[in-house]
Amino acid sequence: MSFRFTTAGESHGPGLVTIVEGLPAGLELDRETLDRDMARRQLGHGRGGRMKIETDSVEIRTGVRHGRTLGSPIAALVANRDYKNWDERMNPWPIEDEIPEITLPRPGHADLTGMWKYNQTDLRNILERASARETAARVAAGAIARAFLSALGVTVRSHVTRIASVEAPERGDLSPEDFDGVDDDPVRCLDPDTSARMVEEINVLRKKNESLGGTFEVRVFGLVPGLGSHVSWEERLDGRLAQAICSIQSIKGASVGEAWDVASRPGSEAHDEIFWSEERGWYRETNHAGGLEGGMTNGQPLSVRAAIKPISTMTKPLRSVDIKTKESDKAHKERTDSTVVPAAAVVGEAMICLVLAG
Ligand code: EPS
Repeated sequence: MSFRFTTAGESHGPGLVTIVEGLPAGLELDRETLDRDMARRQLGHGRGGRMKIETDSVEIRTGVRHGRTLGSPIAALVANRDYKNWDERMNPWPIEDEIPEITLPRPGHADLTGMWKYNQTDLRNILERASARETAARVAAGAIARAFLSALGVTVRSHVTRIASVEAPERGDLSPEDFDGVDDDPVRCLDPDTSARMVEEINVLRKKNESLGGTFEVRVFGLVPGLGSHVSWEERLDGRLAQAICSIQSIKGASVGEAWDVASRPGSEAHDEIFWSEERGWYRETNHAGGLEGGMTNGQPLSVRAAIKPISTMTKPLRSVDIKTKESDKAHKERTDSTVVPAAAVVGEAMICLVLAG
């Protein structure tokens, strides 16, 4: 069985589920390590009230015995603690009370197009699954995939490189140890001065009822050369990574290495020259390519970057149109986060683990 995973679950339903298939038998899994990733996804200055309700943990239901995988499908559950407050509104079965429908689609969300495509009159039937709550299940699956990669000596780390107008200085030279304190930083940024300015930016814009986007980078250390292939479009690892990253809610762009920068440089400054010595074997002195050439890992650290748009649920909603009355009004307003860039970086790690495990 080749590696695959899927998720199921709604934001305010009873819980989220993931099934991970295709890992070898005998792989050691540790409950605390899985839950550490779940907690890391909940961190970050700028999250909303929901994170005070949830303490996410992975409940393994199948495929693991006494801390080791069986080679059978692994099913894991992440409960939605908030469901107790939504029992009526999100009950799987008919209820007696009438629940008011949500009819004001939010610009930037799946609401409007989802309503057309799935022929719905209540936008909750779209937004519940479109919600980034689903990323909790991805991180659960990713933590299982990460255990497999760790056993092979592969380390996957991330850091936030921009929040709104505040950008972190470029770091070419990172090693896995450089990321050691990153989860203790309020925005998961490696540069303390930039971090303080990012926190300030969130505070200022949050007061103005704005939401904030940003960018992050995921780096992977310890990959052997030759993962992926140049022979077919669907085997090129850069394409697979970009698909996985762009599938994360609110992410609008993914790039490998110094992609957007390299586009404006002459070739002599864009590529990583090849060297060989007795002590080091094959090596490069730069890594503009982000560890991928010809759709294959080249033995250098992998670097994947992503851009995430500001959250589309606004505390001061944008203009919209009521889907029932066709009258202009403000978009639907729900409890929301101001920014999720630090958490999105953890989700990015998970998606990359899931691609690399495959
Ligand atoms: C989300 C809206 C907020 C976020 C949620 C994603 O949820 P709520 O509407 O319940 O306050 O907190 O993210 C999570 C619950 C999570 O675990 O990440 C959205 O609309 O995407």
